[in-house]
Amino acid sequence: MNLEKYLSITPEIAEAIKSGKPVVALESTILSHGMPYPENVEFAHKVEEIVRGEGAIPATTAILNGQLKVGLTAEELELMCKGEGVGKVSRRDVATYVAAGLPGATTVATTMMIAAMAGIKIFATGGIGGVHRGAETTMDISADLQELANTPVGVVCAGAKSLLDIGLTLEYLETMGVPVLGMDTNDFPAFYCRKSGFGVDFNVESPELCAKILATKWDLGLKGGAVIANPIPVEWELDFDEMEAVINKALELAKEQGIKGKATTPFLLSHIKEITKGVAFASNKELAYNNARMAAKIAVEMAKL
Ligand code: PSU
Ligand code: MN
Repeated sequence: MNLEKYLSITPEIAEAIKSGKPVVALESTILSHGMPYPENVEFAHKVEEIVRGEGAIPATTAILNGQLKVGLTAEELELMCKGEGVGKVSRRDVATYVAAGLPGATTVATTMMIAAMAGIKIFATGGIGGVHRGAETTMDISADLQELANTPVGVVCAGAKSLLDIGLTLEYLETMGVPVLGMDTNDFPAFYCRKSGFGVDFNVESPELCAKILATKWDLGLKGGAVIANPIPVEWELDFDEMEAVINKALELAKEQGIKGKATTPFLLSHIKEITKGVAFASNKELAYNNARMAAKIAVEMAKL
């Protein structure tokens, strides 16, 4: 292995990791493939500020110039937000993008992978990928789930969008031994909605207990990460049935147009955005801010252990 050749961590983040200070990883697919430019630039900066406001250091990841980047400059964030020619990089694409020197946005799977390489234990995102509806014939299961099974990073998210089969996603996580922890909730959230109709494995109630569970998992030598499900704040929650109709419409369009593979999730996200004319986008940003805040609190607790 020759990781040093490819892993590029900013001095601030490198120092924080070395001295055991709280650090929170952030992904870039949410920027390049999940949100419109230039609104995503403001989002990218604000989410980092929120992490700092809680006393942790933000580490947005990306693949640029043949390097796995941990921490981006304002120019690099701008490039990811513009998204021109920026690919969506999951685990299978990593070596290709690095070797070819192509710009790549990191998914949940890739961000977890790079975070673990750097020694970062907590990561905040919007929603995780999962088992797609109809996966029994398409076999479309996000690589995010395998990464959660294997890579030791706690992922703070607002659950998963119901464009996925949430029940099957939770079954898969159970089989793979991934804890699904509710952050002060018994319900597994469905991104825009605080409830999905499914439960979590355990309601952790506090960032402190969450940090303790993660530390214990890794002390015990158990591999893999955890899903830390943090529901959208009540004031930003959207109506479940209305969102269900929107998602069904987007799924229909994808079917009509024969969308497959890695294009599926970005296609669905962009159509949800179009159909809801920005209402969902405001909620999307707020839930991500809420996750960044919670991830930073958990990272601060982890640093005390
Ligand atoms: N779900 C969302 N928003 C997102 C994504 C998923 O609600 O931005 C992104 C994340 O980066 C996630 C990726 O890791 O899509 C999953 O893609 P796929 O389903 O192709 O694995
Ligand atoms: Mn997929």
